[in-house]
Amino acid sequence: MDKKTVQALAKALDQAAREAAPIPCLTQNEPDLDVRSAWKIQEALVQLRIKRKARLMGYKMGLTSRAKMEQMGVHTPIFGRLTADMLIPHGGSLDAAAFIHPKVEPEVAFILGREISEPMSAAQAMTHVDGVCAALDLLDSRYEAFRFTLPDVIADNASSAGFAVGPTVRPAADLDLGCLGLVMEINGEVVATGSTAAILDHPAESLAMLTRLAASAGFTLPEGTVVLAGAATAAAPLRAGDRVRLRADGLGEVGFRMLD
Ligand code: OOG
Ligand code: MG
Repeated sequence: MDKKTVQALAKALDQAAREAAPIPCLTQNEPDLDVRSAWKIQEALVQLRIKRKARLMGYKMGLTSRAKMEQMGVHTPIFGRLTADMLIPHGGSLDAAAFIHPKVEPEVAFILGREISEPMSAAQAMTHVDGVCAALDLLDSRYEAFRFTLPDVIADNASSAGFAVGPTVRPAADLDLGCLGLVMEINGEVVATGSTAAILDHPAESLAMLTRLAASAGFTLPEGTVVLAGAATAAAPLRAGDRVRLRADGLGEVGFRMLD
């Protein structure tokens, strides 16, 4: 795919996000769109935001649990890029009208204490982690009906719209990271329960996978990078006025609200 087309498709996704107006899947008009070009579109899309002064602060892994793969019908783990303007303060609120069809997912996040510049095993990668916290991933596909193929969702920055991290940051050594219970509530009602074991058997495997994807894409993960490991359960839809809260074993809680 030539650079001009990559740029045009990135702009279409950027505009859909800014106007909260969905577009047809890119593959509908570009049936030959492959994964390689889709990664280029994701980069160009995030670059547009960086030009508007957004700061890259991390990555989110996606489609790392069976529940998510089955919910979306896409079975390959991917990553998206997180910028500082996407960070939702714990206890904060968002304008529901800024989103098309938002959903929320229960996750955990890693904060890197040291740069990672090569592919690593889960155990190796964990020696570069400073702390772990509870996290919520706010999704909003820019595609009509929240349906897409693998190249579509890669190009759309893995449906990223926002993320919240809990105020409790604990060293991984203090936790049974491979088996933390997660309980997500909307308006006080439990909408999803799961375990971090659902994330590639252990969320550290998700971080290890990101180190491999980063190395093959040619970027490093600097100190301070935030990495969301991917949802342990299917995502839940969010409506105007909803309050979401995640409780995670040993990590306290994190939450935010969608304003009417
Ligand atoms: C793609 C993003 C998936 C996760 O945690 O699995 C994701 C989507 O489902 O829209 O963030
Ligand atoms: Mg997610």
